[in-house]
Amino acid sequence: MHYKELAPFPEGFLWGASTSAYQAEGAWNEDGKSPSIIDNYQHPKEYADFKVASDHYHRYKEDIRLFAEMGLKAYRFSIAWTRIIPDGTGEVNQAGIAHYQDVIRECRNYQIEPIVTMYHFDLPYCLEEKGGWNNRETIDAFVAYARVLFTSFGSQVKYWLTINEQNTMILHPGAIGLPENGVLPSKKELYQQNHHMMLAQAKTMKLCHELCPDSQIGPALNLTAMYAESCKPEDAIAAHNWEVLRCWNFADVPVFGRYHSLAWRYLEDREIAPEVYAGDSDILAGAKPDFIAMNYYSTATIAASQGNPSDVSPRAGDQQIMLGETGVYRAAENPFVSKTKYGWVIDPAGFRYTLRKVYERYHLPILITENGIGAPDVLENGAVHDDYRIDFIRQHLHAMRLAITDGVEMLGYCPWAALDVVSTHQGYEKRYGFIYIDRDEFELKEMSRIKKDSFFWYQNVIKENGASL
Ligand code: BGP
Repeated sequence: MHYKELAPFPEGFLWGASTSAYQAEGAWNEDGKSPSIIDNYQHPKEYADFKVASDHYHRYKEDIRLFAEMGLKAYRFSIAWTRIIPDGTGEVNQAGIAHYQDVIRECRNYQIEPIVTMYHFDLPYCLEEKGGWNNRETIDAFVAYARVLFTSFGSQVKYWLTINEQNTMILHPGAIGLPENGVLPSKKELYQQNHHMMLAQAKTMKLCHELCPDSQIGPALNLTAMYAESCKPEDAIAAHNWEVLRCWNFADVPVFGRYHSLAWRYLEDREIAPEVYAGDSDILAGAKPDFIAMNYYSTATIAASQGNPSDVSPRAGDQQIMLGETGVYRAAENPFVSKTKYGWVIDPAGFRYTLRKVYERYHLPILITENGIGAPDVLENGAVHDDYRIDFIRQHLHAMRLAITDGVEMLGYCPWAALDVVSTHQGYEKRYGFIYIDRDEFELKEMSRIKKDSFFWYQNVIKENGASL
């Protein structure tokens, strides 16, 4: 739809940027922190591990000062459960509380709104040894951890995110990491884990509303609209299959308090439906998020299943992500979009399309908690000319402005990433930040902070509240 005039970005729009604890902090075993599952995953030898990462744990003051200089109104980061309750349950580590209190205070000193993810892939390893999310007791452990966060930081944190990309953890566990024994959980186990996470999330949202009435809370999912490869009706049905199984089934449960009917039929038919206790439905129905947080990188294009194993194939440029499922859908190419060096589709119009779909489905304000382009940035004479990142973000912000004009209610935009961090599964040279960290894949160097061209560009966007986008 074309408009005579575009709507402006709303007053108070949260112009921000994101990181996560394990990718930014380092200090993996300091001040009482216990190992998380990420620390114990098999690590590909060709990539940096997460032990030092971007040393944000020690340099957060310098980093937040730079965020303030960039003009950020919000900083989305995650708290490491393993710093707060190293044994997973029980005793609280005061050094962990003090650290995040300082981080939050530092943000507030610069009028930067802290947006806190409670759990970003890094389950305490000691809980994993007891079955992790397969174990129903992990639900209570999570809620107890959430209670510590709400009582310690609740008065200072207005925006809480429960679980980052639960759909990625369930659908593509290998993209996050391989357990020591190299064996990923079965689909049956994964959907049981999913059910337990849904219950933990519902209880946590309810607790947040009880303990922190001035705060808001929501899930942070990776959401994307799907295109059918052709106008063949079977392609459209396959695209719908995957959109439901990948996106709506994960967002419907927190918002509507029930599973998506098509997704549930799929789970029953494949005999992978979770065991549901009496009372679970009431727990799911008893809580609702205040907003939807959403990570958006790419769209996908889908063709009808051919009903055989050739439906499954690795994503181009990324052998760790398998796409397609026999009898459900098949990944197809989209000739109308470009791709990043790592094979991720670049689709700003698809961003607008996805925002429209999410808003018309849930009618909740949307907070973008990730969006960005991974690239092997080059430091030349003290500068990083990342014009491709400026282009990427400009196009996505323009698409978002169109979505706002379409009537979509947007809370803010926190692209990935505030500074360079270790990629989840592709090392340090795949960079996303506005701030370059001078380290290599294996050589740590001084780790000095260098403002990229995109830093200055984003600073200006924020200053003019997106007026020229
Ligand atoms: C999301 C994760 C982030 C981040 C991002 C980029 O799925 O929530 O933690 O890693 O993807 O992905 P990658 O680092 O694999 O390029």
